[in-house]
Amino acid sequence: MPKTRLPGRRPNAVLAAAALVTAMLGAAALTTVATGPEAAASGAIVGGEKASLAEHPYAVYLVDDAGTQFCGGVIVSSSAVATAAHCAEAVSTKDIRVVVGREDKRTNEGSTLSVSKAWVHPDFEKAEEGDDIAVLTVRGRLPGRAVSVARDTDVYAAGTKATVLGWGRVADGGDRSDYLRGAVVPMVSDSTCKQAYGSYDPASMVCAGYQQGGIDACKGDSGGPLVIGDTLVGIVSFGDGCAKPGKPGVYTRVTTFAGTIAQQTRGR
Ligand code: 4AZ
Repeated sequence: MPKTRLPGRRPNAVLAAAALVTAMLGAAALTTVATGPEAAASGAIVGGEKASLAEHPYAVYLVDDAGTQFCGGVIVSSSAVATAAHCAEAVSTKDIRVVVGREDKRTNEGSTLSVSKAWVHPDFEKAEEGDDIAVLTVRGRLPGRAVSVARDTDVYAAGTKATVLGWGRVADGGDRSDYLRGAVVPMVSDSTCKQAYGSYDPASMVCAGYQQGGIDACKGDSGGPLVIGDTLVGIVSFGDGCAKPGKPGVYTRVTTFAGTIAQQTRGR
């Protein structure tokens, strides 16, 4: 029997209810409680559900020279994609392809574009130290639609619900998804995130996730978007594993880099 996951909405109430039922009836009762869409055993990102490019036309993924998806990205202009610096540095620029308009990796939908320039934040060393942002300029024009980039830091109020999107792993150490998935995760305060990660730098990073874990970005989702509505607020950067209790996902804080992103997309 695959492990079921609890629904993402009102997790505290759901967890409390689930705990009560479990205490009264035994663990088997959990399977009858978790019936929302996120309860699917294959849920993810980790603990998410299938998402659509019709709804999120700015979401793209990156493949290497073998055609293997290794990261996500987000369209920020007609010919530029933002991603994580650690993604841009993982594969030689000449071998990176941006796949746009393809919700399911198993199809040939959309198009695949090569990269003429990879700008990586000059201070980037590793994700855990921040500045995990890059802008790829593609050859040709991107179908799809650019996301709007957040400039107002009010969006980071703890508890605000955001959506993370990607084609990455559906469980910690598990397989990558064949199709786009999304999950709703609440923004986490800087003080809470600092407790989870000693290297947390609120100037460069922002966290999102559930204290009890279960729903999160995972390996392969890096570089992909965290949005509130249609506004980009984060880029998947790192975490201690995926969906672990007390270990929210860490994202590049987009408001800090909005000016830089605009500069890198000027005329592109
Ligand atoms: C990764 O290795 C990775 N749970 C990305 C996101 C998270 C963890 C790991 C967040 O690319």
